[in-house]
Amino acid sequence: VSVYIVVGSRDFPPGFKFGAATAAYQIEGAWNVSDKSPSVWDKHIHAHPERVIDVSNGDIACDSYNKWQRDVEIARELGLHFYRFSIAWSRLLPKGYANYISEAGKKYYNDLIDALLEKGIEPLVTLYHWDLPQSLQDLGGWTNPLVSDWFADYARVAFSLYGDRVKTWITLNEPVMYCDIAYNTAVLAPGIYSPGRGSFLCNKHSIIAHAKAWRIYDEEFRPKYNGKISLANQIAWLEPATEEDIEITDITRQFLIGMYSHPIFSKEGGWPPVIEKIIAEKSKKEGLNHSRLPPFTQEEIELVRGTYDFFGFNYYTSRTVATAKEGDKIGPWPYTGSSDIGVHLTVKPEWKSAATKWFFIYPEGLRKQLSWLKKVYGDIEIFITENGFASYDSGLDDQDRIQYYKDHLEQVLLSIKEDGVKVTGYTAWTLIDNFEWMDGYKSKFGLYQVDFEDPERKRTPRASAHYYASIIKSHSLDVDVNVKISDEL
Ligand code: PNW
Repeated sequence: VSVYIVVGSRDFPPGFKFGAATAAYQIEGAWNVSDKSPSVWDKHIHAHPERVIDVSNGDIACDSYNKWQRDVEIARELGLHFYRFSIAWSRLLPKGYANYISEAGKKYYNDLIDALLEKGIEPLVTLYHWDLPQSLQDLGGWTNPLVSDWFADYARVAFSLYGDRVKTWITLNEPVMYCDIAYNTAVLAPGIYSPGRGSFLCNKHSIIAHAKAWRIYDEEFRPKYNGKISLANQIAWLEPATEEDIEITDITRQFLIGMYSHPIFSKEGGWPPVIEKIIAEKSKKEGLNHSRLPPFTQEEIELVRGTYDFFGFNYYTSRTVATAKEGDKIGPWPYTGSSDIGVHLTVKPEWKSAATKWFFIYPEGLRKQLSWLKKVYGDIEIFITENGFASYDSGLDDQDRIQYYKDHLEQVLLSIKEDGVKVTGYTAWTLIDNFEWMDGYKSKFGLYQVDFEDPERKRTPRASAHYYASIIKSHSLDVDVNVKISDEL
């Protein structure tokens, strides 16, 4: 008699890693302690407090600069394999340049990394999560081509200081946000409106900066430390609104995804040809002698092509795509469409909205996007560097967040098992409630609640923290969704 036991259909592959993420400006506070200099976010929000929904800022945030030991404890309580956090450039290098390293900044990240490793948690470090030193912004920031060298120098400092212990690096987080969205709306720092100009310069120089940092790691550090490095791209799944919109959807994908991926991940490198052509033609019609999209030289194309060890993918939401018609209502922020490609982005009525104005829930979009990445860039390793749920409810019994994680992790499993996509890790956004950019402290993403009225910034696990911890522990989705809330994990 043979007994067949069906096990493991909802198991994650052995070696699959689970973690959670944060970013420096959103949690650290201590914006001006010791020799730290202001970043573009310090400056932007101090100058325009009214632009943040609850007129708040990141001056104190979760006070993780002082309370980081509790954060490490939380990562341990959750059983995380890794904790993804970012280094504040202006904390480590207050002058922006590599010839002056802050002792306090250096120590802060050193202690954090050591404490994580002591608890068996891998540090996964983002070098740039939107907080450029303001002094570099004063020289044009990401629109100045020299920024790629400033960034590369900064990256080398971080690799030298921490590379012996940090084995996974993210150069840039979501350049689409701080380039395309920032310069097309002026809402995000640095608050400059320069659509189709600043956005493209920022895009190009970010790609080059990433590539230079990757090559420095590859040549100077990989031989002794043997780690991995890539960037994290945020991608909203884009679905054609009707059969007629398939072509415009492909163009839009090249505009919102390809502009940050094609130069690095495609075989031929460089800008997506379709976008290069569109912008060149438009620029000509506008009476310009040069395309508004700065070209890559052949040398730059070669510098950038192939500078990845995996694809870092942040996923939250989806959009539908249609050719823009006169009278279209503007779609939800931030993908309001670009006049450069004449497209209208909106959502399906059945995609439920979450707290913040841009958030519409479509778990299948995650699986579809993973397949698209495999189809377009090949059978590469994909690491989900962010995924998580926004609520306005700050309570502990967050069943809606549990549902979000369950539905999205199900899609990850399907992608791995049915579609054969090489997804090797998953990162929950976010460890603890924090400063959610223009949404201030109003929308909550945390597995742990933070009491922002409390000077101690007390952190308390939500139901979703218990749920996520049980998934990690069992390495499977076969866990009870009916979790009890308690103060302790
Ligand atoms: C990301 N969208 O931003 C950032 O990496 C985090 O810093 C941020 O807190 C988190 O996701 C939640 O917002 C996003 O419009 C901003 O689709 C906007 C979108 C997605 C992610």
